[in-house]
Amino acid sequence: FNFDLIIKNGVVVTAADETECDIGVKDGAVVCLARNLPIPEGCKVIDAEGGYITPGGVDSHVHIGQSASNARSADDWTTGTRGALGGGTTTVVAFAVQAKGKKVMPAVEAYYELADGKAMCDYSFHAIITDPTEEVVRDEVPKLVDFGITSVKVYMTYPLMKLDDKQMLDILAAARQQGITTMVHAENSEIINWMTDRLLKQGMTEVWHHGTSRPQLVEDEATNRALALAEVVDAPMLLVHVSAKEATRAIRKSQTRGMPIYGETCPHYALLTAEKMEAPGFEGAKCVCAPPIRSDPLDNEGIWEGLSNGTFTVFSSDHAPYNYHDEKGKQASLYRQPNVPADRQFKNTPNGLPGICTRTPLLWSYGVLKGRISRQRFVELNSSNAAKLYGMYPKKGTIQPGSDADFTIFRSDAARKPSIITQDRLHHGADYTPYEGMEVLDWPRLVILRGQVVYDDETNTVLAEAGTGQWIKRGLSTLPGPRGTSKAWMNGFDPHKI
Ligand code: DUC
Ligand code: ZN
Ligand code: ZN
Repeated sequence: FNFDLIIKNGVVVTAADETECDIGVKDGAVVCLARNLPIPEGCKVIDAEGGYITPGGVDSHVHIGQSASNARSADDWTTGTRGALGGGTTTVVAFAVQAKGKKVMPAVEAYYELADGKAMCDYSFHAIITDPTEEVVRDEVPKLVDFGITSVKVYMTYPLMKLDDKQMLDILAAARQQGITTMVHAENSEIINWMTDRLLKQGMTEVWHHGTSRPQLVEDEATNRALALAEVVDAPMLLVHVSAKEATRAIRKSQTRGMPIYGETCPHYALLTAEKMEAPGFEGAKCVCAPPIRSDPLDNEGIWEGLSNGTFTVFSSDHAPYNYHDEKGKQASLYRQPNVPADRQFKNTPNGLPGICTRTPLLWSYGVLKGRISRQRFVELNSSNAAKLYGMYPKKGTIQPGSDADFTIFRSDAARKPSIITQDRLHHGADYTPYEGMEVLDWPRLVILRGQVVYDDETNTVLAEAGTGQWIKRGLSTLPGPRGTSKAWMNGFDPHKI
């Protein structure tokens, strides 16, 4: 073999196994796994120093270059993906948003343009459907699949984004027919709007009332409704950013009944509590996201329960970065509501946290190293399942002959290097991290993308250049799809007949 890279002295960890062996790499792809590979002349050798070699992280839910209606994204494609590499993520799937009244494909092309030549890690998009007209459902969903986008996201909340139940069914039926996965943001928008109006009238405008305005039952109701809609159509569905115990259990119940339902959660729901939103001054705005971080630590435990028992399929960052400070170093005006003191406002605080840099180290540290999940489960959650669900497997998400040579290498148990998370060590474009001051028990020592070292923790440097990242044309999910039966279809009903 004419390897150009061999990684020696590591434990290769996949979702199935782990084994001490070398990895032979040629032209950015894995060629073989074997012990004592002979080293050809001119071949680069990387010493894993007895550490764990895991597949490069796949973060399948990030917002990059996607601004909110009231705030600019703090990341462009270079800074966002630089942050990803610096935290062990080598592939991201971001979003392209259809504008209401417009077609989907032009949005996909426009978002693709933002990333092309700028990304440092490999990437793809999900399409957010905000206006599922007959034409979109009939013509554009198949076009997405041809283009290599095999998942759509829909919202049950936000005036500019939300779909009603009928529109959700239209999308689910089209998605089922094309074999693609529908991601759902499940929160009941009417309850949120009703509560928000009353809170504001009662002067309850402080940042932490963001959480008051979206209580858990807002998520529970919408989750159960979404699950019912999925069942009517017998369509695969992923509930995104699940925040609490009840919604987790609703998903598990559907899975137990054999439905093709998938769950996603994020580090902040596993590790943070709503207290963070009550920080002095306006600091609580740094932890405003939707669904909100919950107040009961038992909800964190409920999330860990779902992470360890298989309810959650993927663990993504939901990186949605908005700067806290403006260009002059002041608290960002974008967070302010006119005529309301800075510490008394939640409605205009953009929903989202930066998290692309910290997802993988937090899961390794608080999941594996604290004994909550196995290394195999870590690989599933951090890489493999997202690659399978979104049609990138086994190119991404595992280490086997033919896979891209993407690796995130952690230190051995004896050589672990605990450290404190601080904003100044992260490589994203956002100006804060919600995890400031939190300890991690290790950090990826080396990150490799298609055979190139792209991050070295020794010097905390990202070594890739803008444009190193490649667009991934995705195929269909390889996880279970429709069951082909549905109680809702008795009496000969066919969801695909118009
Ligand atoms: N939904 C997301 O998916 N991300 C950020 C905020 C939101 O509402
Ligand atoms: Zn969402
Ligand atoms: Zn999101």
